[in-house]
Amino acid sequence: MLNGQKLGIVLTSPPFGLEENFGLLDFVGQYGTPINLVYLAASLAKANINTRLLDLSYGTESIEMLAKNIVEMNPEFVGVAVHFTFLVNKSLKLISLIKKLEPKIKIIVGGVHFTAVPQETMNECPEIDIGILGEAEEAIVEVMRALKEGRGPAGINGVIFRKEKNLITLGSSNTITDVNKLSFPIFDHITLSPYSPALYKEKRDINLPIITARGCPFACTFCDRTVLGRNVRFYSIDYLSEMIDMLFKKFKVNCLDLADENFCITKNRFNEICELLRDKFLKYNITWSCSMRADSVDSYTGKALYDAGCRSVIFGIESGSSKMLNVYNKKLHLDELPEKCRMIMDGGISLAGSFIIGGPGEDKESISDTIDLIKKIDLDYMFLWYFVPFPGSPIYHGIENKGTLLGDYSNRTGHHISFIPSTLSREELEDGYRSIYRTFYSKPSVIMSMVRRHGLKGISQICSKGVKYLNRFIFN
Ligand code: B12
Ligand code: SF4
Repeated sequence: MLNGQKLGIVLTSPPFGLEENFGLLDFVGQYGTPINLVYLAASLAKANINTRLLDLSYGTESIEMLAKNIVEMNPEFVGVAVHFTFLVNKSLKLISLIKKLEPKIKIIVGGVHFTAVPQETMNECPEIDIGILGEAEEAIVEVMRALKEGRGPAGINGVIFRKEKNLITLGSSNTITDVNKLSFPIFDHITLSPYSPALYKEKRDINLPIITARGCPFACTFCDRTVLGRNVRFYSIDYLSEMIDMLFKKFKVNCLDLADENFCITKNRFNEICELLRDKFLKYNITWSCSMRADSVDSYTGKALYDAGCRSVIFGIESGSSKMLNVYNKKLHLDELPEKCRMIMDGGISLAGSFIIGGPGEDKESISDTIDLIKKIDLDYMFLWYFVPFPGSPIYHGIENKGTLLGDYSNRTGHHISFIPSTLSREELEDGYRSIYRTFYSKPSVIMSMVRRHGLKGISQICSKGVKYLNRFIFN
């Protein structure tokens, strides 16, 4: 019950330990603010639906206990995110437990993983009443209204449900064409403190994610585009200005995580956002971080970003091998990369590079190309992900013919091996992973940058937390 009324819906996502996601890197891992759920909560609140967002990801309670707590809140509906592939088994277990405790509760699901494989998920979990495909802000309100009024979901786009023993899908996956008509995300329901910024980002008191656009026009083969798609939809500058103003006044936010998949999609747009953040919000001491493609950088980018309050940038570089960049359809000119990195770092911004190892066709030579690149370019931080075959990514189809898939969905994190390409043995893949990390984090320029940013005390704290990593990954 909430405010004395029966609760309409609880939106939730299952708990996980940091080691389940980050493996041996759990000492630098952190929980992420549930962007998916804060947008859904906003749209439900706008429709006057009594909503509670219960993000359980960082909780330490058992799934059984949480199911019990949710049922005790007495909601009519529970919306469970079947979003991140590595958490799917847990989401489905939570659903079964809730339904067992209170069969009358209607279960609605949605999210990236669900949208990629809806039939498979519905078949695996008969307790799901209805699934929503794609961006669900509008559909979830329609679904709740229809079911409350005892109507079926007829006429609602992008839903999947059961009729007798069959699965019925209506229309196509949902896309919000005009994102400006959406309400601002609601952060009020969540305790902000468990979500701390990643190590490579500036540490400030109140850190919140925002997105300035949905969609990315590129088509990298490892990247799941099932929900947000390739058609870019920009929030207007007025919308963003009002939203950041609200976040500042309500939460005293002083650090924004621009969580766009690819921040600099056009130069005009880049300039408009930098101007907004510089002219309106720098005086509130708001700094921010973003991810962008290296090829969108020019000699003015670093300064423009810094002057607007940006303090960290991440480039998706993926590999130092042109062969692997082709496999990933990552249109990146490796010869320009050293200069692009300098253009950002010369502006005073901390730069992280994200790499993937172990995609189809990866071999000793391509790993050695990545090591050579890492020696050549300047970065402050580097992350390396084991290649993950996500069900919604283009590379997924036929992946079983290009190597060996390991385990079930729970190891599709990027920090555990879930695929071994037929061109490498497991030992070679693990050796390559260790060598790339070792090469990067033993570079004198990187050690100096870490000392500058974290101080010797900070570094010794990070290292002491990461003893098992150092032992098993670096020295082993
Ligand atoms: C911002 C972002 C983050 C942020 C915020 C996380 C969050 N909760 O969304 C951070 C940095 C924390 C993050 C972390 C991770 N991320 Co991330 N992230 C993104 C990114 C770039 C943009 C998301 C975004 O803008 N969302 C905007 C909202 C509006 O869209 P949405 O999140 O999809 O939610 C809509 C629908 O999916 C649906 N929906 C979602 N949940 C639910 C629940 C219900 C009940 C219903 C009905 C509908 C519904 O409705 C929502 C509203 O429209 C996406 C890229 C992408 N293409 O999606 C990757 C993406 C979602 N992330 C991905 C991954 C793998 C991760 C990590 C697991 C990586 C890792 N190993 O650490 C972590 C784990 C997160 C965690 N819980 O700690 C993958 C997921 C692929 C998969 N199948 O698992 C994506 C798709 C990127 C990719 N590689 O392809 N991520
Ligand atoms: S990896 Fe980045 S650039 Fe490539 S499609 Fe995904 S979001 Fe776009």
